Amino acid sequence: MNLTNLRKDFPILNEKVNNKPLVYLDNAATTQKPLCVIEAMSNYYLHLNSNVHRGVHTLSQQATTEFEHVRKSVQTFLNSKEQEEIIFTRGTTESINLVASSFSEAFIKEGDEIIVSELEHHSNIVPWQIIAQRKKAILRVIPFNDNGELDLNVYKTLLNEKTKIVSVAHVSNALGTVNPIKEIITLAHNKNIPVLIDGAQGVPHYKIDVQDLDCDFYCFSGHKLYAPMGVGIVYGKRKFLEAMPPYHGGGEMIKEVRFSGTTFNEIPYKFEAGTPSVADVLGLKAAIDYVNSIGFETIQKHEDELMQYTTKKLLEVGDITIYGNAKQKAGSLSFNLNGVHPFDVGTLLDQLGIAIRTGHHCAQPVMQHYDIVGTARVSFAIYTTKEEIDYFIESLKRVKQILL
Ligand code: C6P
Repeated sequence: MNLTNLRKDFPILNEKVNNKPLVYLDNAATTQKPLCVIEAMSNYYLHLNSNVHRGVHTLSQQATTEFEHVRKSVQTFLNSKEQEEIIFTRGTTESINLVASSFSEAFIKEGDEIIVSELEHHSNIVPWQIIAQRKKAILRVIPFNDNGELDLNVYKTLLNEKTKIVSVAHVSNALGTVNPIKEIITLAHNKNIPVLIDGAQGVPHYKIDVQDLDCDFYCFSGHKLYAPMGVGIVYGKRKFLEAMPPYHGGGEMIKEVRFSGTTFNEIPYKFEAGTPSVADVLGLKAAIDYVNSIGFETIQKHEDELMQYTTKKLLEVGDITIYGNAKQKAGSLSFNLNGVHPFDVGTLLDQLGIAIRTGHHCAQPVMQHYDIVGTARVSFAIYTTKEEIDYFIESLKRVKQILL
């Protein structure tokens, strides 16, 4: 992979921040967008803008065709059996809320159990807590060890005839842990329990094959995959989506509306009430094409090297604690300079042009596990270079001199 050429696809990487060249290491929060994605969106507004579905005029039909092409493209990207199993949302958060709300209406009753894990993002905890409260169901939690790996022995003991769904992250945003999702899914399926995978941090780094994984739901956000903000995906198996009631009511999701009663559209439209974010959806297709043109083997190799390189260099700085030492990690590396608040580290690095994320990363239970207020987190993308990591490490040494 020629990084110099590839970086030219991302104009924002030439920006200066605080009079220093931008070093963007906050990719787990959102990735930068290549020109082809920006152009796909502006092309829509320049030449194609009109509302999709039910339009007889040419622009609307063209926009609808392009929009539905993206569904096909996501189907191929995830290797789902049918394109009707692909639902457009605004992002992972909305995707998980959609499943939690709708699945629970169909399948969860008082006394039932829902399993999540201790390392989830709040988006994969709070929707289930709300459902548990609403349905008088019980939330069970798979713990993780100090390396940041889920305890599968405890998980096995949690699975029982009352368990109605398991919902876990593919990759932890706070620790970088890659969970053994295939094993987690198989163990649940042995007891006929469906599994939702929060793929927000999985999709940018791994080729996803939902048929091979056999997961029942897979959710992700476009904006962590070089696509625009405002578009996300729920993949769901047809048998569940058909049995689940609509999430939002409104236009598009209906067959007929009468005051005596309304009938609902087929999947996926049953779950897509209202005008979708068409430009963002078209941007998602451009991002998928872009990522495919690089290839996941190349992406993974590059990011694995960065993870190992950064981990080694960070430890050499001294007075550093790394949180999460799982055997398999991807994307994110969390650490603290011992005795220093992560905000101070982040603020000083920002003065040197380096963007990292600090805080609890919307994963407060992870912070509670380690009894810390938060971490500093660097996260990688396809355009991250070793030179950027070297600059980050040198800058961190300066920060250490100032603060310790
Ligand atoms: N994590 C991070 O900096 P949304 O905001 O809907 O696109 O994604 C929510 C979400 C769900 N699950 C996981 C594992 C995630 O990492 C995220 C988003 C960002 O880590 C923002 S807090």
